[in-house]
Amino acid sequence: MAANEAGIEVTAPTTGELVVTEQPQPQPQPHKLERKWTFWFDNQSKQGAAWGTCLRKVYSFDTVEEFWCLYEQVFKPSKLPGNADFHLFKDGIEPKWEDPVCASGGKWSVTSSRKADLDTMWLETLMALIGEQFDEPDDICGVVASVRQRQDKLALWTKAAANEAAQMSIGRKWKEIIDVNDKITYSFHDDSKRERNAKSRYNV
Ligand code: MGP
Repeated sequence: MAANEAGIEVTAPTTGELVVTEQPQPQPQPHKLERKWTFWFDNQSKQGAAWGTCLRKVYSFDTVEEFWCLYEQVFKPSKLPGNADFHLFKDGIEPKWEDPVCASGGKWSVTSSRKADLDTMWLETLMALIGEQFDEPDDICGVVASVRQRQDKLALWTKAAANEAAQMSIGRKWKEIIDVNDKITYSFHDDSKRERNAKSRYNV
């Protein structure tokens, strides 16, 4: 008995008769990620609407193939209208200060004056997150790309703002990933809740 490349099995029983059966082809298995992630979208252009009114969970995924499909079709910041945000967060964590996992956290921020740079930094960050490239994966919440009239920006949200060593390590690694040489700053959500332009706590 032998199967050829097309999966056709040829059997030659003792009767001399040839029996040809078609075998099902094995389907390629999707590449599973370490964990599940969720894309979110927020459109903040509605005049007078409270923050988060339009924040929506869009799609959760846990394979490399789904990620590329979603990224190519939808989640490129250069496709965003003004005053809108894309988020990629660990599944189960909402991209809000109010989420219990984010509540004691903060964010590293970087600005970008060119759409192409924002797309590139966003993609590099997404791949680093889903590929679990940070040394403190448990401290990561997710990343936000924001398109604004003045300047676009990216923010990497983490859990334990008070853990300076962890934040500095994440900040250094993120700068390498997005290939940024300028200083980037870390602010605590608790400070941002109190005042809009709160002073940053760490920089790297
Ligand atoms: P921001 O978007 O984090 O600051 O918050 P930024 O980047 O200075 O401003 P932007 O206009 O360029 O987006 C701006 C404001 O949105 C805050 O001062 C809050 O009033 C509100 N806000 C932002 N976030 C992330 C939250 C949140 O998680 N929860 C709540 N309740 N309000 C938020």
